[in-house]
Amino acid sequence: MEALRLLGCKTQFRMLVRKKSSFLGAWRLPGTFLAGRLESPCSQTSQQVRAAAGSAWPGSLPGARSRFCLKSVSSERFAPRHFFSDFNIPPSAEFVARPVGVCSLFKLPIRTSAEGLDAAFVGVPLDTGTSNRPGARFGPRHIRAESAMVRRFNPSTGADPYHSLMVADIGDVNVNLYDLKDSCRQIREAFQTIVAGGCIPLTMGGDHTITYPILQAVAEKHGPVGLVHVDAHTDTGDQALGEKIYHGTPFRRCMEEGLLDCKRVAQIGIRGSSYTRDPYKYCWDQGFRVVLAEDCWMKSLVPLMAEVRKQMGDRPVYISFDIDGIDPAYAPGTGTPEIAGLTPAQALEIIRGCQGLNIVGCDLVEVAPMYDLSGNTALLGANLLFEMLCVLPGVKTT
Ligand SMILES: [Mn+2]
Repeated sequence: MEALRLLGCKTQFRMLVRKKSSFLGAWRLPGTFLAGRLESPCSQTSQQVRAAAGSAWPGSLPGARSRFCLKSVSSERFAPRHFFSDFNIPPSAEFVARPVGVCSLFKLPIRTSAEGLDAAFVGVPLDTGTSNRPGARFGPRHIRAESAMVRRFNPSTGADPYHSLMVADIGDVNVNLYDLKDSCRQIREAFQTIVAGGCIPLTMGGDHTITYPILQAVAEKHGPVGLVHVDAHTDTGDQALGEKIYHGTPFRRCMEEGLLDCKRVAQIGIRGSSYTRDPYKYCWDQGFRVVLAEDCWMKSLVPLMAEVRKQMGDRPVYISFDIDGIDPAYAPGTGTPEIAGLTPAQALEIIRGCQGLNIVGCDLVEVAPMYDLSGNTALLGANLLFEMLCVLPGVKTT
């Protein structure tokens, strides 16, 4: 009843936990279901109130009830050891309906910068580098929408990412849909800012062009990186239609600029027809490990990943995952599909096999949602991003 008095309105409580001067709960206001932490305004400065409102869960209405602020998404957690976490914890669908809230990845809080974050999800809605079907500009939005199904813990690996790292969705990089090179500049500058403070970017593409400017920023911070690259294509073409920058060339451009530690590059799931007899020669000449799809068929990739971990060592590694590495039966929503690809289970083996590596960034690219009306490609993309989050350095496993 004390809480009802504090709220000062007709309120139905689903749950209420009291500790010191804070109340943790989920409650209903007219027309809007909110979840968060209530704090007495007298214990906060106006600056703290503003800061708390800025970190409010995207489904809430920061400042809508001015006597109290809604802080973080930390709510309705029953397990006592999770109470009053200062981390950003996505709400549980046990208390907040999945379709409720402004759409963000995994229903995380939306932030406007990477400041103070250990890892940040960021969208790059660019598809003007595609050679066949466009549509990956809509990848980030659909991945966010489907990500409402992804929960907090990873019982398969024991990973507990949200109580280990401060994570948020920092929205999308603005791009110039009428000038690909200018888009690359915008992406590079945005990622320079993201990585400057040590935040690890987890990027939703966008077509694979975006990995080139991202790696420019990442390598500027960390030096040449090792690369775990899952894809149907090597993306090491030199040019097409006279253009050096599109989604078939990012890793050749990266090589030319010394952004990759070429002995620590593994390309997995490569397949498809070719315009030349020896399509992998460039990669082999650079010292890349090229793992063809047919060498993965009907196999566990756990032994392969043990070798890849040895190849990567303890120096910085970037994971670039093109959804077309997966077979189009599972991931038809992409622009340049190739038959006979990897399975989702193999994708999990690859990403989980990266646990323990010094990962400094990840991306999941080429989801073009309109070619998959089921939404399964975007759902798969969202789950792969969660798996990437789960293997970042510093994530505790239980
Ligand atoms: Mn690609």
